Amino acid sequence: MRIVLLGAPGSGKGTQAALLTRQLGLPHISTGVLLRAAVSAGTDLGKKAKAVMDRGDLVSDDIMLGLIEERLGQSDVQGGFVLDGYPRNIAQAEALDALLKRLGQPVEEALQIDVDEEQVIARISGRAAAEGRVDDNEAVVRNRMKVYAEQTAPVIAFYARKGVLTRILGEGSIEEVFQRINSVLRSRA
Ligand code: B4P
Repeated sequence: MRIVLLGAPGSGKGTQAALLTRQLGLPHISTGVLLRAAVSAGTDLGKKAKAVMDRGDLVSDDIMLGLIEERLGQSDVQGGFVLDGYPRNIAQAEALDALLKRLGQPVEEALQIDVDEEQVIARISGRAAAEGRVDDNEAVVRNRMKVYAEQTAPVIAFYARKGVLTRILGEGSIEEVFQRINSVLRSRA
């Protein structure tokens, strides 16, 4: 199955994608993880991305398309994937659509995880204390939320028009959210 997980920063996309990929035996493709790996490795791409990520802005569409094209070209995605963090604007959604059309592998499920903004900020502050991510301080998180509202939220309507969108309530425990996702996927089987 080819699944895209959508949601604001801190909505639980990465958390749910990890559970889902373990259960379904599919690769978890997180653009945030790919970018942070490039930053740690000190590659040219990582050097370009670091300052942008530290501000909470979006890395350029060209860089992101190169990254996602390379990852989706690998053999382990033949049986499906869970995509987490991409697409993040309409240009990325259109580029992904064209790429997957070319590969004959369109998105089958787009799951939008809905969480209230103040709860998201509280969650990310918790992660900042635990993991020390540079982009998890409150001022940067507020910018990430603004970028999300302006650029990423329109992607929800993009997948609704394609008839593959389901909204999931992302509040409650991690396990409760996972159960909601599972019941949607079971209803499709
Ligand atoms: P990401 O790594 O995607 O970061 P994120 O949006 O914060 O989501 P993440 O998956 O980490 O968090 P989650 O909601 O699971 O992106 C980081 C940066 O990379 C972006 O700001 C951007 O600069 C760049 N980037 C990435 N993709 C890009 C793209 N396509 N184009 C351009 N730039 C891109 O979880 C958050 C916290 O909540 C965790 O601590 C978790 O434990 C907790 N949590 C989850 N579910 C919970 C629940 N039910 N209850 C309580 N806590 C919960």
